[in-house]
Amino acid sequence: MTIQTIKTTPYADQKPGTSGLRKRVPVFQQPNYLENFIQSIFDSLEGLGGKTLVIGGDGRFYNDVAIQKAIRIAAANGFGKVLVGQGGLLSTPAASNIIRHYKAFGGLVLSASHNPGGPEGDFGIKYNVSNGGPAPEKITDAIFARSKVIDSYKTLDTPDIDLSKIGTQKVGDMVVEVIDPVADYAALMQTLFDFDAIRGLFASGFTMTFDSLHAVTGPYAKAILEGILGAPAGTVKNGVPSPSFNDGHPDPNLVYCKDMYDLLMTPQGPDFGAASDGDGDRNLIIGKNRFVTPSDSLALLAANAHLAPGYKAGIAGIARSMPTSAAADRVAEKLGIEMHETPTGWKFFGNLLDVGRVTICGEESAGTGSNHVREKDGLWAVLLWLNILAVRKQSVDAIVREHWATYGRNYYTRHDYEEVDSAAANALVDDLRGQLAALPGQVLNGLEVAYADDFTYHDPVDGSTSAKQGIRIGFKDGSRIVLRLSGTGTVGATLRVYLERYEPADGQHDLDTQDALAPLIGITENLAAIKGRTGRNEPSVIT
Ligand code: VG1
Ligand code: CO
Repeated sequence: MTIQTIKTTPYADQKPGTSGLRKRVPVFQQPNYLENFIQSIFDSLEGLGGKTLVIGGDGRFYNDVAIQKAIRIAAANGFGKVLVGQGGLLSTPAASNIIRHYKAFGGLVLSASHNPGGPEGDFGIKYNVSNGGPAPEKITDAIFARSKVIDSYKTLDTPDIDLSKIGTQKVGDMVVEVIDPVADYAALMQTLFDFDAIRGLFASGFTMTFDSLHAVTGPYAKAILEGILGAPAGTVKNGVPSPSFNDGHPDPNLVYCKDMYDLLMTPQGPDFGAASDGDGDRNLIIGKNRFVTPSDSLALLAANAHLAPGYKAGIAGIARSMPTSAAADRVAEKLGIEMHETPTGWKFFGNLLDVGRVTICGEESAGTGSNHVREKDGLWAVLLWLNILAVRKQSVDAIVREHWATYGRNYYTRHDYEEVDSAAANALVDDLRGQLAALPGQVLNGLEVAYADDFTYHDPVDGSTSAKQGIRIGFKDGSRIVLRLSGTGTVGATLRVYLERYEPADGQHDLDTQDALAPLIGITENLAAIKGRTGRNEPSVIT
């Protein structure tokens, strides 16, 4: 088979963000756009000859086209084998597991996660390294540098692979094995959780609903919850992946899962509700009459993980992204284990997990996971919750209340201003940055500023430094305001404002969250003038 070397010209905008390269589908459809990026990835790696590459995606529009191109480019670049999920599907955590389990060189995860799909929606591509986790900044910087000067890519002139059939085929000299996307993942989950106890929970009449939002978790949730664990058929809703996510927004939050939330707040609703995002790495947890914020969920899972067989020896440490609330910090303190604060994005957890300094990680954006893979994992979080519920035999609400009565409550919210003018958003952040030095010691709305800075992370494992990771303004009473610009949006800028206030164990735990945080919302507006600068009177999304 002759390898073709195709001439190309670089694109200037292939800088990977928080989680890979994400753009509108028409951007990816430009001539050689995808090819350039994949070749730039391969050009940035050393020693891939004869090695195994994992490829899979969340099934969104353009997945099928992109996978065929990626397979040909991989073959022409000398990979020995590609493992690809049947139908081109692999959830992000399942892809991470496959990379680790089969000791692959790395993997291409084709997804724009929680962003909408379809011909006018978003597409994305991310490279994961051999530990199963997203490539660290050193590699993504190299990929971007390469993409700016690339002048050719390699491919083969071969017919499409049949992705519907499990089994082995060949593309040039490279073997392509189409694998069951669910089997290895389901087997891994059985090593971590007490499936008998969860089966018993369902058998006792416990009811749940799981919304796959027409995205990738459908086959996983059906096989595990309804298949292995015996939950009644119909427990999993919207379980068939659709290229456009049924024209929905596969983001498991209270805006896009409002129907489920409303159902859980009624007496006739189920005991437990959960959802996952486009690529299966996020989770939404709602108990009857109790929404669990992702930050609280991280703290609760860490405090109760020992109830699941996979964590019965205890956890080594916890890591959370900087904007995530400090609820987990109190658990780590009580357990006497390490606590780490990292920049936003799962790639920063990899080193800590690899050296065994932390076991559980989480982000306020509905991402939790553990050392079982190197990605956040939506179904994992749901199964750990189910395991805890099966052992404790209490409601979600009772467990959350007990947690607050022990550790105190961190009232927490995030306000997003989506698709605002990039120049205005950057000016807002720059201006705020300029005010930081003068803030400590000032009293704003009755709260004294303890510190104000732009977060810089020093990775304790590889010594690397990541600066400008978000503005933090901390107050003497433990309250905090964080502001940063999103690195996953595809149009304009998205400004994220994260607000947090600590209420001690014997304090008030029943306030309305937005009311509890009103003083901080006021301070933020005074300092950042969001309304004036963005022309928005209110956030697009409140989580
Ligand atoms: C967002 C979240 C971040 C998450 C990232 C990828 O990034 O805030 O916590 O890791 O999405 O999640 P940003 O830069 O837009 O704030 V996923 O499920 O979209 O891969
Ligand atoms: Co995701």
